[in-house]
Amino acid sequence: MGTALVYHEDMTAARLLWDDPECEIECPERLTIALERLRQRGLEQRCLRLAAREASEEELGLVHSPEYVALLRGTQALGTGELQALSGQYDAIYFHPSTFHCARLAAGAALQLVDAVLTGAVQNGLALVRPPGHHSQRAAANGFCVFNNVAIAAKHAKQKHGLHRILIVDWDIHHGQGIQYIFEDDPSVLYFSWHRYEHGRFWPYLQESDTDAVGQGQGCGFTVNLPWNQVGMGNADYVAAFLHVLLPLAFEFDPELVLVAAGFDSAVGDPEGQMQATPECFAHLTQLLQVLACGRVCAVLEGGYHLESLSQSVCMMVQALLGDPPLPLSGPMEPHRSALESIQSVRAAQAPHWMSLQQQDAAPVLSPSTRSPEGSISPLLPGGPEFKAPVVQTEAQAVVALSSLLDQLRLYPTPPLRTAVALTELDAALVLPPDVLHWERSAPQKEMQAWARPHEALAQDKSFNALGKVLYLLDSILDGQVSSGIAATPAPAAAATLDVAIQRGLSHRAQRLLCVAVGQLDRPLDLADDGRTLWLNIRGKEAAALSMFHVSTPLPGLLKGCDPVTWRRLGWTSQNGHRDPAPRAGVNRPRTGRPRQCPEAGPASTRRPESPLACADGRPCSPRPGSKQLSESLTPPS
Ligand code: X5A
Ligand code: ZN
Repeated sequence: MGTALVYHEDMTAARLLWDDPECEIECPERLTIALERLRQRGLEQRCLRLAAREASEEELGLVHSPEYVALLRGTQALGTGELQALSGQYDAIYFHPSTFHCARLAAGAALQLVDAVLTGAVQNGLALVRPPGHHSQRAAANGFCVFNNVAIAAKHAKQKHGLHRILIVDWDIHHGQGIQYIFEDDPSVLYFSWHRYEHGRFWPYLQESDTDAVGQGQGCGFTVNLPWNQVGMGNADYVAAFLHVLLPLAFEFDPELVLVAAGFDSAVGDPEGQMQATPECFAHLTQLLQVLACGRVCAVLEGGYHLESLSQSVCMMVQALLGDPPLPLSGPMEPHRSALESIQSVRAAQAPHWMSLQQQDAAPVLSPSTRSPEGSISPLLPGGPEFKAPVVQTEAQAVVALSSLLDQLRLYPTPPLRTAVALTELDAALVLPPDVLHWERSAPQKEMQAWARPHEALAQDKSFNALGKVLYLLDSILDGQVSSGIAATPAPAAAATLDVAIQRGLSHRAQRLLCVAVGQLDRPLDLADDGRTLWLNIRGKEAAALSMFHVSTPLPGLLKGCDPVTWRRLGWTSQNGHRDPAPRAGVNRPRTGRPRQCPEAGPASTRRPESPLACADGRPCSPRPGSKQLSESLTPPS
């Protein structure tokens, strides 16, 4: 199953016919240059090329009023003066005699993409379109947008394909208020948007772009707004937003289809966004979305006005859709303080509606709004330049709130020490960077003796001393003093040392441990199969007994003919370049799967019927596979 690229040259026909500095950035070259880059990199050739068709007026009617569609139909016959006058009735809009045709192609391209994915012709795809769609409303053009391409596609997926849960990810740097309005009270469409907001001082200047707009009635909790209150947000901020806001909700929602309102004005260099995210970031974001909905991702171009940045970002996204591994992210990987505030604000606003946000956000009471920098209180992070407000919290409370936030985000505090090394004897052959600390200290003798007693291999002095250092290092990591460490131990004692380290880790602070063993190393016998440890042995023996917590695999690359089951078990890319659907995360802890209803929404009425769709491997997409199915998928080849 491949990747579709939907396009039609006619969409380059519409252009601005008069002087308008606000609108001139939405130009035909946006499409031609992006397409040219795709060709130059051989990416277009790897896609299934589909020529866009026009959406029918009936299809436009899924979202727009008949009067509005008729008005647009009429623009084809207007002269420049009349077009300009009509354009003036809307905010940030220009019409051209070819606008109606282009806009119908743009909506039609989105429909064609959804049809290709939902009929199984392709796994995913991108529609390269103009004009964009996410600002357009039932009876209004807005922000360069004429018909709401993504909203029409979502309605179509519900109506024509019988879908019940669709996720729309709007990573354009403007708030897609059009999409928000259309699905405001609809619990079958989860709409996520991040956008440049600057406390309401950025276009389109709407209060309903803030975190406290969460949807209405039955749709309460299905609108998720993440406003950026400063420019300059970058890779770390975007990834943090996905990890801490979008993905938890998306997993709980369990969509059958992901639509991306793919605006690249959120990328570095764009004059509208003024953000810093590099093109590779969009490959990573795309890859993260591919774990949802069995990888059914339909992206539809929205904004993006820096021609080079736009083109690079489009290439990165298409590469990720094709299954190529993304390039590493560059630049600082620490989110901005303002981004963390926004993330915390939306988490607080959404917590009443989503189980996955509930336990963790219990502690501080936070203002769910970031609307007014002067008038309101930010109990979360006092002292920032934008918070001169009366501070009602004591400093101590604020510190507690802050550290709790940072704990939740697991991004801070960075342990004072980055890396420590525990060696048995200072090996002269080991050349370590000067800032790496050699850990000389040892865990208390008494404790060590108790731990070592059951293990013959630890009776030797050398091994016993090594164990002391290993345990001390482990404790320092678990206490947050050290970020990471390397310990050496004599080979015969390796298994026993690891065994003790695992037991001590689990009995101390660690809830769950991932043990990656490279080479032939036996899994400790007393390791319980209770889900607290996942034993991954690269180039190790097969598990003696069936267990989903024991994965053993040959070294990738060494075994060309590695069996497909092993590849799939690890969620790795198979040789043909397609990603197999990875096992879904979190199956070990039952999830509720539904956001809680708003009080005013009455009894839970959102159904969860069987999905009409199946994954590539024949599993039904929904309800989500239980642990039984996961363990089946982990069964070694017979
Ligand atoms: C689709 C899109 C932006 C409109 C900006 C108006 N529209 N200032 O990016
Ligand atoms: Zn935009």
